[in-house]
Amino acid sequence: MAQRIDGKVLAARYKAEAASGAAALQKQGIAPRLAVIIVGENPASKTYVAGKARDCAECGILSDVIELPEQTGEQALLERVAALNADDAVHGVLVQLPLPAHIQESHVIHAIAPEKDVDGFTPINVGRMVLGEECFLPCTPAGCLAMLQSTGVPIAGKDAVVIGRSNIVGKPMALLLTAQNATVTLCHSRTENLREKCAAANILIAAVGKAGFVTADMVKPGAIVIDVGINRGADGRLCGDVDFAAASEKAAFISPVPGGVGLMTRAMLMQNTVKAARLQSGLL
Ligand code: L34
Repeated sequence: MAQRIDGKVLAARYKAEAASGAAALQKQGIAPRLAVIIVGENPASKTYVAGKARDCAECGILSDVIELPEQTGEQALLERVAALNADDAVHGVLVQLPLPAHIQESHVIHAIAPEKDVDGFTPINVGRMVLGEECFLPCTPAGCLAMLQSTGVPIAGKDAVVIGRSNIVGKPMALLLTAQNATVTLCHSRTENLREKCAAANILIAAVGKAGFVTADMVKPGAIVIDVGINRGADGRLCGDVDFAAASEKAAFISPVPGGVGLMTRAMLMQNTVKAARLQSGLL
């Protein structure tokens, strides 16, 4: 029976660290502050953004949630981002994705000042990460890595399989695991023999976006399984990409949904925001 990697407990630890960093900054007269822009009425996005604001309050980080209507134009959104870039009181700028179809996400992401890019999504940050330079790590992959490290199992030398090649999760996850000296296979919708590849993995990261995609036969006995999926059933219930009950019979460690990666994503955002405030105050 697998040991559950408790995202709630682990996130609390990372948030406590962010909170003490924020308190240290406040002593020096700096109030760490995050601005989150959300466009439109996507209920899932609203839930995630509310969670981020709650975490900020918990950590002693100021937060502004800027809610813009669905029909907001790309130009107007770019202007809001530029204003936040120019505001010295704001240390982190985050535009919640997805954006409405009439706005090109890359245009908006590219407009965020790299030193305020607490998501780690801008080309400058991504480039720095690829090169192994100091940067803001994207929150979801950084959270997954922290979960892996929490098991105490060494990552170096292990075979890791990442399913999903998105810019937000799969691609950066593969880079982070490579930097930890894992041997990484980055799988996707066109991968041949996916089941066999997964079943050979010591570390399996599922970022597909399909409930029940990872079945027990795809899990190597003793593997570590991290479930990045956040799928909503017709009943509105949240579940991941992994058949949790069946995979738990084979894995050594497994992360749940809810209560897993989502909470770690938010905790890493708190850490990045404190780091941004430190950097902008010339303290790092
Ligand atoms: N710009 N857009 C930007 N940055 C991000 O880092 C995100 N992401 C993803 C979607 N768009 C983004 C998030 O914030 C996914 N995501 C996210 C954040 C938090 C949670 C899930 C996804 C989360 O809090 N999950 C809780 C339950 C939430 C619920 O009840 O619906 C959990 O326990 O998994």
